[in-house]
Parts: sequence; structure tokens; C-alpha cells
Amino acid sequence: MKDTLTDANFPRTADLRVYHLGLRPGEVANRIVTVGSPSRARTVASHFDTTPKPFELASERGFLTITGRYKGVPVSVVSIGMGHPNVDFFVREVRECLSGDMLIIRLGSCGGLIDVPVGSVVVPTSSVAVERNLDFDFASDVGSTEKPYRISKPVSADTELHSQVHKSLAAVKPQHWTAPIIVGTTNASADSFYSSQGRQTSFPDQNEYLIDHLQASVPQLATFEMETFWLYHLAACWSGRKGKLDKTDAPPLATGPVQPTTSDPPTAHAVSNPLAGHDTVIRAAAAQMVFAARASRDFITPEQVSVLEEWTAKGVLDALVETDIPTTRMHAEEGSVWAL
Ligand code: R1P
Repeated sequence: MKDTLTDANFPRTADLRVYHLGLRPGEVANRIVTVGSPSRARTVASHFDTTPKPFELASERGFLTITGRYKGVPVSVVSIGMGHPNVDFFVREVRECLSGDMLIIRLGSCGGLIDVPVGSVVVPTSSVAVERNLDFDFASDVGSTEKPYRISKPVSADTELHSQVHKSLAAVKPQHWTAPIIVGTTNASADSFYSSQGRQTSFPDQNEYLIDHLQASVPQLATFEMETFWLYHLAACWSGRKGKLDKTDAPPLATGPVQPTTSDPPTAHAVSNPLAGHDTVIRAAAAQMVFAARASRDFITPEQVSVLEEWTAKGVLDALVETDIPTTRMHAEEGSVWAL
């Protein structure tokens, strides 16, 4: 990003572009699929309508956003890379580019901790965070009173969106795809692909019994990956903000759609006021494709990935457009990249 940024608290360019995703209002839609890789983003976007021509923005920090319409409804896919910190950039920066509600479905890959074949799709009801305990002395492990890993309480998906993801995936699953779709499970989102997921490397990670411990302490645990917890967590926090705001002297917030400034310099009002209404919601759910079966050590083939990503992409897009957002809680179409 070479443009001048203003406000160290929440940096933006003069034309309201956020610092890491590079987006400005009108370039990201209220309904979003988030994925880890640009290639998966392109698979999702391959289902978009041809009119209007999908808008694409690749940021210098590796985020890719493609926005268009699917079955006539404005949608975006955002590729964010890996891990909780990138989910944090994504949710917070997109939130400040959008008026109204946000519906977010993560379409990601995962490791399966239950006895299901690779190619299964898990729709997790809830997620826990698994974090390396930095107060544990990994180098010596002598007399440490700390545990090497911390497991958070679970946080839940949005109930309606979660059910719709399951329903829409089931509707598009090809008959020849024999691996199942599984619901009613809990995901574990780890802060490392290696240590906090029980993988053995050359480092003294003290994680030989981590998976056994997780399975014994987290009911319905089924998958390991690295993003879902933070997505569900931020969505749940945002939903909770309304009550707090009602009780405090909060600064004024925009309550209706804000006209995006796409070419003219922003007004002082547009810069100083959050671009989201205080009564909005963020609703999140996930579909996790089992690429690795941790017990059998099977790994999915590239050919299987292509087929699996193709139909799951359609399933999550269907789930987004099947889930209602009241018109009054949609970002303005005028001036947006999805305007017809
Ligand atoms: C690790 O290989 C990555 O794959 C999984 C993990 O959560 C992590 O991001 O998800 P994605 O395929 O969505 O990136």
C-alpha cells in the first residue's frame, strides 16, 4: 500500500481503503465466503454470474477479494491465508467497509479426528481454540506448573446459517461422492499447524498426548484447523455489542446504509463515523473439507480436491443466498461494484 494513511487507530487511505485487505466501501458484499487460498477463491468465484463482471482486488498483504453476484444476489469471496490473526484482519477490516449485516461462511480444509474418509465435509456446530501456552517452559520442562496447551470454551456457529449450510451442501453433493457430510460436531482451531495439532517435529513441543487429551475433554470433537474459532468468536462478540451500546454513552453510529464513496474524496463525516449500524449482526458458519485423516494418515488427492471444492463452493454460495438479510440491512447498491 503506497497511499497516505490516516488514523493510527484504524488506518485507511484518503479514499477509505483499509490497510491490509485494500478494500473500500462498495467493494465487498454483505454475504461472504472466506477461504484460505486464492485458487479456492477462484473456484468459488467461477460460480458467480457473468453480469456484472466480477470485481477483483489482490492486496499487497496477500488477501484476495472477488465480488460479484450469485443467482442475482451480491456476494464476495475473500481469500485470507491461514490462522486466527488473518481472520481477525479479515473480519474487522471488512466490517468497516460494510453497512448492514454480515453473513460469513468459511469453506476450509481440515484434519479429521474421527473415523471418516478424506473427502468428508464437516459442518461444525461449535469450535474451541487450542493455543500453545507460552508460559510453559518447552525447552526444559522441569518442574513446570503450567500445561503446555490451553483449550478454550466452545463458541457456536449461527444456528440458522449452520443449518442452511448443511441443507445446501446436501442438495448439491454429487451422487458419486460417497464420503459423508457430518454435523453436530465441535472443531478445534489451533494456533499452529504443527505443535498445537499434535504433529511431531524436531522441536520439543510436549504434544504427544495432546490429541488424546482433546478427545477426552472436548465433547463431539471432530476436526482440527486454524480459523473457525476466531470467526465464530468475533461474530459472537459483535452480536453482543448491541446490548453494551444501548447502556453506554457510545459515539454516534450510522444506523442505515451508508453511501460508499468510490471516486470522490471522503467527507469528514464518512471518515469519522463507523460504517456499520449498531443494530447489525455478524452471522458465521463453516464447512470443513477433510483433507487429512489423522488416525489413518490418509491424505486427499489433488483430483479429489478439485471435485470436492467445486460442489462445496456451490453449496456454501447457495447457503448464503438462501439466508435472508432484510433490505434495510444491506449495503447500498449505488456506487458498489455489484451495481447492475
Ligand atoms: C493449513 O494447511 C491450512 O489449511 C487449513 C487450515 O485451517 C490452515 O489454514 O485451512 P485452509 O485450507 O482453509 O487454509
